[in-house]
Amino acid sequence: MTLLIRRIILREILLPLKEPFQISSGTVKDRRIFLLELHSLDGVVGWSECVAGDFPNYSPETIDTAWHAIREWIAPRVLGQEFSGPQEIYSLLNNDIRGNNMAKAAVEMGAWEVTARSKSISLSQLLGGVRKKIEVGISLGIQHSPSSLAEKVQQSIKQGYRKVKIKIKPGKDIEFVKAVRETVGKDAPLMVDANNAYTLRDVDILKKLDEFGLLMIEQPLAWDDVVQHAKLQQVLNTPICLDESITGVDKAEDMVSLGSGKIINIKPGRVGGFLSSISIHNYCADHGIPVWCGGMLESGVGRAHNVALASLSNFSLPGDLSPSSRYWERDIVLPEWTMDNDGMVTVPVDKPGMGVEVDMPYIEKLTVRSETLTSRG
Ligand code: OSB
Ligand code: MG
Repeated sequence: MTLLIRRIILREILLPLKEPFQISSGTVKDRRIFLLELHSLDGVVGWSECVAGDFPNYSPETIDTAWHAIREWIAPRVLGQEFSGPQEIYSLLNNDIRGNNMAKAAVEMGAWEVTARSKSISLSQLLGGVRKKIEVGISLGIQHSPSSLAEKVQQSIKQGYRKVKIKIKPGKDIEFVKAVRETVGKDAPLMVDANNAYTLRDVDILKKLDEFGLLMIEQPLAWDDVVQHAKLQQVLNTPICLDESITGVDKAEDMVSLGSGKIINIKPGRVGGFLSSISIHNYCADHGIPVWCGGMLESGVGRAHNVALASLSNFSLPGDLSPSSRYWERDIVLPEWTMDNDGMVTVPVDKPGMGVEVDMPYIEKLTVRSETLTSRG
């Protein structure tokens, strides 16, 4: 069975978050969401989501740069080409297109979804997933006071979340984490994420975080660094988890050889898609590095892809895979994503492809722009 993508429809929708989400480098209120609809030669339709944001404060990519990259460079490579399967796409794109991982990933992941639907199997099964349920964590944005944060964390634990991630930045760190720890007790599974807000000059503050028994500290230093993180890890007891710095399996290798961290957050968009995610997953499994699936405030489409990926065996820590209702009044997929009282999300292994269907009338209503790409010539 071969794979041929005949048409890709790019679409931007605007989905307001229930509450603004603040990280150290910026705040999102209304999420611009970039969806892709891929049509195969045999008329099978698959969906994917490009996770880039409105502004380049997480990585250099944005929705607008990704749209450009897909239209001008990525889609022309893929459209009308016969592939033996979606695993051929990553190297085709990486041969001479540098960076633009989120743009590449959106097309590559859509091709996996189309393939799963063509074979009438779940995306999880196609990727080699083994889990039927996945532990869910929540990522809480920066709050205005330690007590308001502590209350939110406590609520999250009550709802069943298996891990609570607290966003921090200088001045909103020690006091905030201290208040949370005092409120929820010493055993609650807590971690922090700094999104690059510190430098090695802040080592004393970062060392103070060791007191709080955190599961990990995510990406404290520069977004593209693996060298200074190694120096920091040497003086911290808390494991460092890298997010932004890990853009491919080569960086995971660097992390291990330098000692820059002990855990990796895999976001398929950041690393260029599913094949790259699986390479990192397998490499980490071989080197005793646990991984978990990160999130980018995805709609139900991106979430579906994340859930499928997180069903692989070495995703042994709870993922940022919160249910639809944590983000949106109404999600764009049916059924919406839910979490049970034990803090688990169910992998839709009995359904084809990503396991949810898009709510087309609702998507049409939310659409801001769309463009259809077909093979030239
Ligand atoms: O660093 O993990 C991050 C959201 C936007 C940009 C970066 C990050 C995040 C999150 C959100 O933490 C996690 C989620 O989608 O629930
Ligand atoms: Mg992060």
